[in-house]
Amino acid sequence: MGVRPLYRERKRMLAQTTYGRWLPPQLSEHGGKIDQLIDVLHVFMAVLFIAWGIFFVYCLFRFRAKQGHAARYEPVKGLISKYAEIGVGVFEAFLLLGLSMPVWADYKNKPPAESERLPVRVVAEQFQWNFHYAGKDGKFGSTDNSQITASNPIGLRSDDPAGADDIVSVNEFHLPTGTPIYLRLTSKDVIHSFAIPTMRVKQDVIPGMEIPIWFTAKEGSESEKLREQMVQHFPIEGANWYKLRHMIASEDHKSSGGEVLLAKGADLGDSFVKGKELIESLQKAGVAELVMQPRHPLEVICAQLCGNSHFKMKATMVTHDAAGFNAWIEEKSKGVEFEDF
Ligand SMILES: [Cu+2]
Repeated sequence: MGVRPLYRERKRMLAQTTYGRWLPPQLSEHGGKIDQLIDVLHVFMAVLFIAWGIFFVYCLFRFRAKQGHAARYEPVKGLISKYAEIGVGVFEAFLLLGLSMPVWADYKNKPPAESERLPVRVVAEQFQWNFHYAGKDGKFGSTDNSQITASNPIGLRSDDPAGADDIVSVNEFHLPTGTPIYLRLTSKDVIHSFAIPTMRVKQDVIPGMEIPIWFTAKEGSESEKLREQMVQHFPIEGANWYKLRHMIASEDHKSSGGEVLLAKGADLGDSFVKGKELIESLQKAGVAELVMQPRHPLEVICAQLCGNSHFKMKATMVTHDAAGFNAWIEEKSKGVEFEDF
């Protein structure tokens, strides 16, 4: 059951194409409907809040304690308040039955067909995400917990030929755009929550269970393209390495003499001291602003407080076009090598 959009996605109120003060960019095929629901709810709540707030303040003044006034305790029989209550009730029922449930059912009841989807196993642990791809043969190798080592975090069995070309990627999630991604989530230790804010995906990950979740990244949301769309300008005056440490230069930054001080694609160095020196030398050379873009525009995060290093349980997410993804699979499928620690 589809939901007719209340207004076109292009005219959406709160979402945006870069990170900022509203919702993060929305890059999945199903996410537009979720955002629409969030928008409608927020507008509805704002209207209720303002209207009831005004009424409340009005009542405080209108019915304040005064000489010669006594309170009456019988309920008021006002038609306006009755209809307002009924109206709010009807609208809330509409939100639930007319918008939320169809959006959720549409998303949750129809897993993509097996022939179309890319299956990826996700094994969470404190504090990293392990992504298991079937490789070129399309078959997942079997796993065995007793074979887990530091270099084989999911315990892929070395004696299973199906696993010979499997890919295990730690904290790096590669996927093609335009293809339904079918994730099978599980955890080695505690409850985590697999969350991709830009894909409007969030699902608890529970040890002992395998929970499927699926989404499709929109075509055009390849990391390469996003990076170019997320270019930001920072005045060199007051530029801070710490805030810019996950960004790379979008263009060559040159001195007035034409010498390249910060090349396109380079970052500001791996420490505060190095970054500060570089920023100072750029400033001295007459560079007025830094033109930067994120190194990894997308990420997977853990949305469940899962232990003392929960904050760093992040994976970078790299979206490719179909050819780019196949090339990645090709390169990584060359064989998994295990070292024993
Ligand atoms: Cu976690």
